[in-house]
Amino acid sequence: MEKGIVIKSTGSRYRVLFGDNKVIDSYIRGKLRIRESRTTNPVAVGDNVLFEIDRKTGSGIITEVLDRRNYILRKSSNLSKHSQIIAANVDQAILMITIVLPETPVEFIDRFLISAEAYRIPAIILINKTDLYGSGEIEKMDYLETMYRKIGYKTLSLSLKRSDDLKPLVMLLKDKVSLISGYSGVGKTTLLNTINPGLNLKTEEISDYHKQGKHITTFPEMHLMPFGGYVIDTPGIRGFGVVDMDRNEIYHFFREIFRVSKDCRFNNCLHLDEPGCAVRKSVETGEIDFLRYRSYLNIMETDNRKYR
Ligand SMILES: Nc1nc2c(ncn2[C@@H]2O[C@H](COP(=O)(O)OP(=O)(O)O)[C@@H](O)[C@H]2O)c(=O)[nH]1
Ligand SMILES: [Mg+2]
Ligand SMILES: [Zn+2]
Repeated sequence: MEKGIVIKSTGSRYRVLFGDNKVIDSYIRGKLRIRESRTTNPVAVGDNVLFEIDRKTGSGIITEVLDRRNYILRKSSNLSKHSQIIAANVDQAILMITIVLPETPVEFIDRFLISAEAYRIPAIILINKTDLYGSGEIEKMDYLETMYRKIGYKTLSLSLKRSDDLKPLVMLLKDKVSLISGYSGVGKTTLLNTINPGLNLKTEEISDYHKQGKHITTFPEMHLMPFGGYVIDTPGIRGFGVVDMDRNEIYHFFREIFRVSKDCRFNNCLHLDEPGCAVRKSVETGEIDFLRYRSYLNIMETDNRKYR
């Protein structure tokens, strides 16, 4: 029996990293004890597994998935009750954003942050392509960084074109399992290639941007970093949805809104137009940023469960 970590899953085949940097293609034989019956994939990237080596074929046979510290889901489809585990045992969720080419909307950032909050996974905002920014973009970036830092989020800005910017990034990733997410075209693959010269992953060209709305079957993949740690790339996954987030608890995941909500007159206040709402008052005084409150309202308005 060997112990390893799943670095790639393509539905029925799994690539497992074990021992001294060895990789083995594996599959499940027979029945594996399944813990989450509502997920479509019993084994996910980041899972720690026990396996045997089939002497005849040289393949691995996964016999057990060890307990997960956490996991991130997405719904398999709008109609389905089933969800897919994107990754397991994640230390931090990094959202890569850009102010231009493409512009990442604040609401998208906030959806990511509340999901991470619900999964209790620390979220970090990584702002890329600063080499392209003029004074207008820098002003916008500074505004967002100030806003999110005040709430308590870590932010880091960089250009992957500047080698001096890589050091803080490496420090951030070192010895951790990091999931990296973000719009198509922000530079996720470039990041992996830059800090991992041997990797040579295919980057996206502008012409690929229009594909992002379509359903492409891509699988998350975990990469071992030369300085220690792993990064999980999530191609084609624009955001992850929180399954079973109730409408009346969405504000719990907006940290600063939740803090202030304790002062609302009614304890079932949803901070929409209730009298004595401390949240609305804080938005008026600027204590809570209107951009965040607007994200909250938009998320409350749309069916959150449909979002993936
Ligand atoms: N100017 C500039 N371009 C970048 C930077 N990082 C990535 N790119 C470019 O952005 C495009 C999309 O990058 P890619 O890594 O494929 O994005 P992904 O879709 O998030 O994986 C590529 O043409 C990259 O060369 C950066 O810091 N500055
Ligand atoms: Mg990519
Ligand atoms: Zn309120």
